[in-house]
Amino acid sequence: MDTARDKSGLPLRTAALVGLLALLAALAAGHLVAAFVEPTASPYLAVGDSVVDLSPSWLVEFGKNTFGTANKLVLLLGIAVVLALFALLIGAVSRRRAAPGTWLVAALGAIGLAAVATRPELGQLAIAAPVASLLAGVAVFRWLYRRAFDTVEGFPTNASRRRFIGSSLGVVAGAGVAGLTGQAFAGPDVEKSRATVGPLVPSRDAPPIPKGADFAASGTPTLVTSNRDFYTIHTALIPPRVSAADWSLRIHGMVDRPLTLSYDDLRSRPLVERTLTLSCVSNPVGGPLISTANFVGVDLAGLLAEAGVQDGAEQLYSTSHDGFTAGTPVDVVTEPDRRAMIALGMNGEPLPVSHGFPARMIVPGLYGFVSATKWLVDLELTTWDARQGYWIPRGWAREAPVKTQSRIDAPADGDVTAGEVVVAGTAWAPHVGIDAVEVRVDDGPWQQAELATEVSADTWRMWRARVRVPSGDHLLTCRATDRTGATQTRQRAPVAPSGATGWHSVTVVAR
Ligand SMILES: Nc1nc2c(c(=O)[nH]1)N[C@H]1C(S)=C(S)[C@@H](COP(=O)(O)O)O[C@H]1N2
Ligand SMILES: [Mo]
Repeated sequence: MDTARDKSGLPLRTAALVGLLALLAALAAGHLVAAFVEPTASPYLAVGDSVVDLSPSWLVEFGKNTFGTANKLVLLLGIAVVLALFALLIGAVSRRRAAPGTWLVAALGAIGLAAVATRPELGQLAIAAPVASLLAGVAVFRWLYRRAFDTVEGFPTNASRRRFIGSSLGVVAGAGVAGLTGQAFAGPDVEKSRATVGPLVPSRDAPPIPKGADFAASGTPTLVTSNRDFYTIHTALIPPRVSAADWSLRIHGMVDRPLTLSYDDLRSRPLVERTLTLSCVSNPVGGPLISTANFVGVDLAGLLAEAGVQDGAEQLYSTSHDGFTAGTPVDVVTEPDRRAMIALGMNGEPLPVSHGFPARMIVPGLYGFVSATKWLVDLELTTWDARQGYWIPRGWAREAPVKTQSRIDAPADGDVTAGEVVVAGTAWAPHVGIDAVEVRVDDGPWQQAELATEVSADTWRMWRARVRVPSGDHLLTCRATDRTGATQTRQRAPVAPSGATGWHSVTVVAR
């Protein structure tokens, strides 16, 4: 009799494998059930979302700066690594008995449960997903553990080994089918919804982009950014899927006539088309988090006038389908010439899902985190004391106009040919306008750049200049002056709490 093996119980790797497969089954079961109640209630995603929300802002910033837009993938992979380590721990404590591992699996289930239960955007039904995870995890763990133990207990036979291997493969296959089924049914088919809303025709097109509005040939971006190149920022790990047919927008709070509007209600209003630049407060000096598009939608000031904003309303508090919120000053959105809008379309198509389909807010001149709510479902007129937008308790500013900035797009850091060099870039002071850009080599005199034709004060402005660069290492620097006459400060400020300041430079090696 193989008593030695009996005493030491399961080999660590077998016990860990049982733990890993139980976790896999738990995640798949949760994912499947979530698909039918609330897709983002999938415990894996809910835990990920909660990690994002609970992380200190320095950590979130570090993630964004280090991994850029891949930060979400890194987070989900990070959670996977933690789960794998947990499986190892489950294995280590369960070599003789199933009970300790069962408790650990249940404890992980409880974490999923807590994450889903505390997510503000999830309804009560959502709890069904982590409950399914917990039950599936515990059940699979105990069942597979029994099978595994059969292979070392008493007279281990080839038959018991085969049965354990077969059961393990069965769990993998079952989890795969459940996970994929969940994925297939997770929410409405939004691409189909986008494809069937039909053209969004403005009553008046945006004025055509004038000739010479960019210096793309010299290395600046094009004036209008393609949807594919438009920067993307959101806290949700996967963009919520909201179909136009199921969507509605509620306008309420301090208004005389609360409104609830369907997608068709909105799109059958007179639509405006506006070329607007949107930028992110997290954009470092010289960074890429700024883009421009032709947005089609409804004038927000007009819509609010219809609802009748009451005296004392200070904040337009917007809520996304995914629970993100932003507070925008009422006096800014209601300015007649602010051109704030609820956008339905972007560059000739319905909003892409990652940019907020079916509808989002855009307020020229304000950073996105206080104004550009995507997957918009609710607008409440309220006071500053009553509500706080998502980023405010996380240490970001409540009032956040975009700071005047400029960026060198060409040349990039690195080699240039000594002599005359064309320096080209972008400047922006949305809703204010750019009046001048200057460039200098090292600490030399500032030289006026040529400005591209302005589309409007609400869009970025391209510029270029010819400067002499002698051989050797040199620093090229730019600075912009906006229409109030203010020139960008050299003083460096970090992105938090209200946007970076400082001059952008590139280092060139002229040969
Ligand atoms: N629902 C939702 N809307 C959101 C955000 C978000 O995290 N969730 N981020 C805001 C921020 S910080 C910015 S800069 C803009 C970015 O919009 P874009 O992804 O279309 O460029 O969306 C805003 N709207
Ligand atoms: Mo942002």
